[in-house]
Amino acid sequence: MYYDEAEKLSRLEIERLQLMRLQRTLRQAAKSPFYGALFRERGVDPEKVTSLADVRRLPFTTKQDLRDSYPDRLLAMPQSEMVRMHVSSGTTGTPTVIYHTKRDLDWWASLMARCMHMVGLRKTDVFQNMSGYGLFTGGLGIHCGAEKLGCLTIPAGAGNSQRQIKLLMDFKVTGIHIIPSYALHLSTVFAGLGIDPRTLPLRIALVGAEPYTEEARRRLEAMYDMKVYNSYGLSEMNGPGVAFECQEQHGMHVWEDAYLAEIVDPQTGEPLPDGELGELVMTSLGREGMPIIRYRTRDLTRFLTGQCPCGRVHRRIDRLQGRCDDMMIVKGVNIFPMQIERILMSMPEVGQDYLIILERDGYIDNIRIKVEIREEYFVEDMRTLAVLQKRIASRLRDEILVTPRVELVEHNSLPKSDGKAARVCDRRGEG
Ligand code: ADP
Ligand code: K
Ligand code: ZN
Repeated sequence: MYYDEAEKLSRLEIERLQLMRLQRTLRQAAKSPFYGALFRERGVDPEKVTSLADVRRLPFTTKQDLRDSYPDRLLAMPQSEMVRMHVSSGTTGTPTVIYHTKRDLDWWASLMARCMHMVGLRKTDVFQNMSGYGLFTGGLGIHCGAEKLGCLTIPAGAGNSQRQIKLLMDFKVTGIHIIPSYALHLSTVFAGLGIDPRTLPLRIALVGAEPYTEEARRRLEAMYDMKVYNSYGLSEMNGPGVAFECQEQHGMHVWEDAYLAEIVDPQTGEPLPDGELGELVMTSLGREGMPIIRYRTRDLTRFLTGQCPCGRVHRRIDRLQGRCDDMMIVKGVNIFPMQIERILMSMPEVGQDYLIILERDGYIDNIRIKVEIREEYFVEDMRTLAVLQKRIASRLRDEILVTPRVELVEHNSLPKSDGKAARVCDRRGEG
C-alpha cells in the first residue's frame, strides 16, 4: 500500500528523525561559506540544537540571501561533488541557483516517486510530463520520479498543444503532469479539434507549480474525466515532491522525514498556531550538497488540523492561497488573484482564462478583469452579454469588496504562456 517506509512513521518517530536530521543538516550547512559566516555572526552552534523547538532560534534564509550568495556560497561540499543545478524561474525577480549531488538527486526522485505512488500511479502507467524542462524543476524533477516508479515516461515538455494531444492519444497516456493554466487552455484545443478529452484513457493528473482554486480543479476533473492531485514544491527545496495530496484530496502532506515545515506570521516571523494562515517556512532535512535552513517561501497556507483518513501522519498544508507578494491593494482593499479565480471558475459561462489589470485614473486605482467567455455564450446578443457582464461584476464585488470593470473577451483570445501564467498586469506605475 505504501511506497516508502517513511509513510508509516508515527508522530513520535517522525519527530525523532527530524531532530536527528536537523542536527546533521546544520552541521553540514555550517561548512558552506554563507551559513559558516551567518552562524558565527549569530552565535549559532549546531551542537546546541537539542529539540525541534530550538529551530525557532535559528536565523531565516531569504530569497535575497540566495541571490547574494550567487553563484556558489551556499555549497556545503566541493563543486566536483555536484552533478546538477537548477535555476529558479524567477517569477519574482533575479534567479537563484540550486545544486544537487548524486545522492541529493536519488533522494529527490524517491520523494517524487512516493508522491506519484500515493495517488495511484504504477509502473504500468504511461506518464506524460507536459511542463517545461531545462532549468525549471517541474521537468526533470517529475521526470526522474516517474522513471524511478517505473512508468513509461514521455518528456513532452511545455507547449505545442497539437503534438501533446497526439502523444496522449497514440501512447494511451494514463497519467500527466501539467500546470493548471495550461490544462485549462488545452481543453479548448481539444474542443477545436472536435475531440472529447473524456474519451481518453487518462485517469490521473498531477497539477501544480502555480496557484489554482478548488473550482479550477473540479472543472479540470469534469472536463477530462480524471482525478487531479495538487502538487507543491519550490526549487529551493528541490522542486516538486515537497507536499502532495493523497487520494483524499484534502490538503497536501508535507514529507516530514525530508522537510521541516513551519508557518509563521509574515510580518513578525513568529510561529502561528495550526489552522491559521501564514507564510510557509521550510528547512531541507536530507540535502547534503546545498542545505537550506528556515527558507521564507513567501507562500501563504495553513496547517490543517486533525488526522488524515489515509493513515499518513505527515502534516497537511492547505491549498496555497498565493504568495505574500501576490497581494494586490486596490482602493485600500487587500485582494488575492485566487479570490477572483474562485468566482470566475464557478460560473459556467466563463471560459478557461482571465487577466487582472490594475490601472490608475488620476489618483484612483481601478481593477479591470478580462474574462474569456465560452464560445457558445459569445454568440449571444449584446443584451444577454451585458447582463452576464453585470452578473460577473457583482459576484466579484461581493467577494473582493471593490467593483471591478469586467470586460468579456472571446475564448482563447488572451495571451498564453508556455510556463506559469501571468494573472496580474499592474499598470499603475505607467504613464
Ligand atoms: P519561481 O519561484 O521562480 O516561480 P519555482 O519553480 O521554484 O520558481 O516556483 C516555486 C513556487 O511556485 C512556489 O514557491 C509557489 O509560489 C508556486 N507553486 C508551486 N506549486 C504550487 C501549488 N501547487 N499551488 C500554488 N503555488 C505553487
Ligand atoms: K513501465
Ligand atoms: Zn492523506
